Amino acid sequence: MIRLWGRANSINVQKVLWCAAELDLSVERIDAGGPHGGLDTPEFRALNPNAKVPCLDDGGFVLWESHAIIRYLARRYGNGRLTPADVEAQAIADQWIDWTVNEAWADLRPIFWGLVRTAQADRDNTAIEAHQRLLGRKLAIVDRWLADRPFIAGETLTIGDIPLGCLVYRWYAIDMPHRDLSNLRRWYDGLTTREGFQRFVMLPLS
Ligand SMILES: N[C@@H](CCC(=O)N[C@@H](CS)C(=O)NCC(=O)O)C(=O)O
Repeated sequence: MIRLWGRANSINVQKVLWCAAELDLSVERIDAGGPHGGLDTPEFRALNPNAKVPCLDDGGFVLWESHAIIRYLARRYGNGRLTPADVEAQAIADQWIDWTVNEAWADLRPIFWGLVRTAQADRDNTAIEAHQRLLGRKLAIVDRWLADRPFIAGETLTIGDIPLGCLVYRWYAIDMPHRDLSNLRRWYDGLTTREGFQRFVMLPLS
């Protein structure tokens, strides 16, 4: 049995749940983190000493870090789905996973916290606007990349699309100006037709 600790509104938990849905895996999710608490207990710290979600237990094999988890699920259960066979395409999928976390999330995180989780009176609008500009420029890089391919690593959905898809959902869902990026939009619109994306990622922001 696959068990996953994590609250449904966490972007990192959503990546894992969407990945599992693409692989037709059944996952028992246990609410943890945020208002549910439960992370700072000896039992949970024995699973994940970082006291963070998501945390996976697959028949006794415990794993944390959302991107390690999606790579593991795809390799173990994918049978060719979500991980490209070609080593270069795999590297491209990995490249965009790392880019999403290290580059794009560095700008979306302060925008998300500022506009979704901070009261209007307490917002640092100058910083938020600076990150909006930076993120717009970074997403224009993805837009150019997607001009030549339907998905991030080629012809089919791979794990390379998953963290970025979750991030781009939030970008569009936040009420703010968005650059007109037609290739990104075409790719994103395709994601919104997928059942796992609708069910686990396209949730109200909170
Ligand atoms: N790099 C980690 C980040 C994990 C993380 O920061 N998780 C957040 C939720 S997105 C968390 O556990 N926050 C504490 C809480 O929810 O109470 C990953 O990708 O899994």
